[in-house]
Amino acid sequence: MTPIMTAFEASPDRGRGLARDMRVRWALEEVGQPYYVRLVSFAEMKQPEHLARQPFGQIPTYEEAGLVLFECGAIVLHIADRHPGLLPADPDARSRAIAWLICALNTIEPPVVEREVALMIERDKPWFEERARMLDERVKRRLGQLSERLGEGQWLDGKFSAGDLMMVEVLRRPAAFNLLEDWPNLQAYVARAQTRPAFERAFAAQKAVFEASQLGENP
Ligand code: GTB
Repeated sequence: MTPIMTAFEASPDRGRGLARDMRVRWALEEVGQPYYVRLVSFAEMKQPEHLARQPFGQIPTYEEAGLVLFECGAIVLHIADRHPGLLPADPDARSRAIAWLICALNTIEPPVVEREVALMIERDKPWFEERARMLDERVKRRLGQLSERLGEGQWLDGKFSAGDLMMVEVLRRPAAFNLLEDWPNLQAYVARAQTRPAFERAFAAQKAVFEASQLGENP
């Protein structure tokens, strides 16, 4: 059965590919698995039909035969587990790649998202400047540590893996706000990943959805 994933009918990122459906699209493109996309509006995401797939009314979700999954990390790991190409065959290397995927979601992404949310909704608070400085420091500390570990490496642990896919996806958000400038190796890492044909196909597909939404052309 061809898997079905969900994505925003009209992404608030306006086609910049920063929403988490990109992670699933990219993983599917890397392993060469064709897929369908069910586009959902914000209203549809909160309806029982979508809540049965994603209890929090969010995208992405993933359906394949009888399996229904949510959480982009679980979906990418599922795809990587069922197809060759995103996880090494060697068991120890496989575990390390999974560790990097979890690190991206658990160690790097939380301070990045917390900073972004604060910038969006706390600007008018009297304590904003002090909090923004603290959040900036937290993000920078993590990026500095990651940069140190990556060093001159092409990827985080040998060959490109699901760990790199997730880490690059997380870093694309600070990269979009020019926050990687202090770490040229992280900038190069993100740029290198974005030249992968699978990334380019995934990016073009989500961008086409946004452009069609502007013309009222999505089904
Ligand atoms: N933990 C879940 C996962 O990893 O799958 C989180 C999923 C999630 O945050 N989904 C977001 C969503 O559905 C879209 S990706 N939000 C709607 C809602 O909660 O009602 C987050 C996102 C949204 C928008 C931008 N952007 O505009 O740049 C970037 C990222």
